Amino acid sequence: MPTALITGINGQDGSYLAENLLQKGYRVVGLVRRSSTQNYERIQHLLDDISIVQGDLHDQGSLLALLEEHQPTEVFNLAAQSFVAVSWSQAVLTGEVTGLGVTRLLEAIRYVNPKIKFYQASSSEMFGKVLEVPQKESTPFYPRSPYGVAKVYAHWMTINYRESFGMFASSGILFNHESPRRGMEFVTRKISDGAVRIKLGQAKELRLGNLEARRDWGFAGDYVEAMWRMLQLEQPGSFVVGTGETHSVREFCEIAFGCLGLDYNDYVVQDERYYRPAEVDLLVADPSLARSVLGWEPSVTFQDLVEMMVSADMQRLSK
Ligand code: NAP
Ligand code: G4F
Repeated sequence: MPTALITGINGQDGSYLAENLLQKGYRVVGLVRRSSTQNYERIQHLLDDISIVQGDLHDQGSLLALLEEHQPTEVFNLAAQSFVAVSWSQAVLTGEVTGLGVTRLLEAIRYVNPKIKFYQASSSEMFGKVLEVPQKESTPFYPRSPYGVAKVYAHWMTINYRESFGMFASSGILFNHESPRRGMEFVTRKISDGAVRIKLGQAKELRLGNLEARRDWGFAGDYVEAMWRMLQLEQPGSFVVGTGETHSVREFCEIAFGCLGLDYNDYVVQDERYYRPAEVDLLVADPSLARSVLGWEPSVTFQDLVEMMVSADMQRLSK
């Protein structure tokens, strides 16, 4: 039975990846960091089927120890300070975890067993102020946030360990992917939750930042399958994963409020507090390589994704 270690198993992607790998017959070990109020909300339903281990990307010793103990065949590094907006106010922490944390994990793998296959969660945020439209694997990076800079560092370290030590280290440059399990601070979930609260009379308005930013949004459940497929190839590599479509935050609002019979113009208030020091205006993937080499296609359309998130929040909040 193959064994996968997932860092960040408690996060949105970690929970979908754990489900996916359990279905494929993997033994799944999940790394969680210590917290005074541990919240397993996203993986509660999996706790009998997975092993949870304590560790932290800050802590080299804990990474070495858990690799020694559990001897995984594949490591999926999903842990990160992943919220772009906070990366300006916690720039050093973001560099430590999202950047240097990856080197600590790569080093631990190199010492314990360099044959372990490694997946790094790279990000379309690395393209930042885009130098090409759409963005593909060869598009130069121009990160626009401490988060984006940390991800570029981690991405290149992954490639360096591949080229220097012959390690099977692959990098998925994933565009935004969302779900009913998305953290509340991200714009899509903030909108689905906010629109439903307004519909139910629990809120009067929704305060957002830049409505014109455009993203390539897909469904997280589809994207974890692409991560796994990257580690099943003969050779490691880097792959762009996205839908190839771009939509604005405004369009997301229009559909989310629309499916509740509301006009977002009546409720959405633009608030300077949610603008960023530097914006990424437009992201849209060219996923041709993922399509041809991984045989990967998204299964959920933009409209279906918005409806799925609104409907899940309606179920949760109307209880
Ligand atoms: P997420 O929901 O924010 O999950 C991140 C996870 O990392 C959380 O479980 C968090 O633990 C854990 N973590 C944070 N700091 C840690 C540390 N010092 N040591 C160990 N674990 C730590 O993010 P996601 O949306 O699932 O994304 C997964 C990965 O893909 C991230 O690396 C993200 O940057 C990257 N990515 C995401 C997207 C996207 O659109 N979702 C796109 C491209 C790349 P707690 O649960 O304790 O907070
Ligand atoms: O939902 P967001 O916070 O996601 P962002 O910054 O694109 O980052 C996400 O996707 C990346 C992949 O490209 C990941 F690497 C990263 O970990 C994360 O998962 O913001 C999306 C857009 C931005 O342009 C932002 O300025 O929405 C705009 N926005 C407008 N009003 C807002 C808000 N974003 C948030 N979070 N909150 C607002 O009120």
